[in-house]
Amino acid sequence: MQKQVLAIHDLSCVGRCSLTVALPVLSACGLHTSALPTALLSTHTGEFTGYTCLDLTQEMKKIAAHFAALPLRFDGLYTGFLGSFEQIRLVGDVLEKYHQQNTLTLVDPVMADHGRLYATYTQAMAEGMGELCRLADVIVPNLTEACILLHRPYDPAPGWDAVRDMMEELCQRFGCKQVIITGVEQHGLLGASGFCAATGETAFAGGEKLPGIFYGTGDVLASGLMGGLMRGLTLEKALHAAVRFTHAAMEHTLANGLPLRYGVAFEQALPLLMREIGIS
Ligand code: PXL
Repeated sequence: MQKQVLAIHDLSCVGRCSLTVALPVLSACGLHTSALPTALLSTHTGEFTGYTCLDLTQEMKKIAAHFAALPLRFDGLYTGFLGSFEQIRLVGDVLEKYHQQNTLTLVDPVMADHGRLYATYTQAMAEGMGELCRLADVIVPNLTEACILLHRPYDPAPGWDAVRDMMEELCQRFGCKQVIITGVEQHGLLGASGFCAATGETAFAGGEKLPGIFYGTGDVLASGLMGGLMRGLTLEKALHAAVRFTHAAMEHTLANGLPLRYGVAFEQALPLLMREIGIS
């Protein structure tokens, strides 16, 4: 039977990230994907100024109430950027309500990058993100978010032992089965590291560093990872597939010559992701 996923992210109208990435990527992975939008923005909040941002917390309560009246079940739950502090409790309730024995819950604690919280986030929301991580099987913080979750000072270039230590502590502190940290550099390659609490195994996948600041790559990577895990890939295989997919999307973006703030050309890398996860 076709697996079903609920994606809980904002809708940024312009600048590929969050729902405009998660929905097409999960669909390409063959998953029936539903959305619960957390906020409506004219653009993402990185590098654009003058953007609009409507927090959808009140509407989400009504949407969740209607969902509860329908015979819905989800095999995967995937959360990202949130619109308000109050919303975190609501999203936690949705995760708890739809979690079944075999449900995969992936929480991407989207809140910061390059050592700084995003413009719409507060310290209280950052603490709340930790509570949401406690409900996850898999969490996918970037380096900044990992440091915030662990109350550690931001280190932009930790060595492998420090990365491993962070992953282990994240699993212990939040009770997750697996953790991926994105934006990790090893042997001159930029990518992501993974840790499995049950086996203690670690993994790293990376690609050549490309010039520029790319927006939305965390969402591209996490969505590809969710797709691979939902298709039954091991953490290591899903991690490699997601990193290759993200790197290819960045290469297409540079080849297209579009300004980087519009997000990466993941559309052109979807066939690669589908091959990597064994669809075509
Ligand atoms: O890609 C993460 C993200 C999601 N949603 C919004 C953002 C960002 C990062 O800046 O601004 C609105």
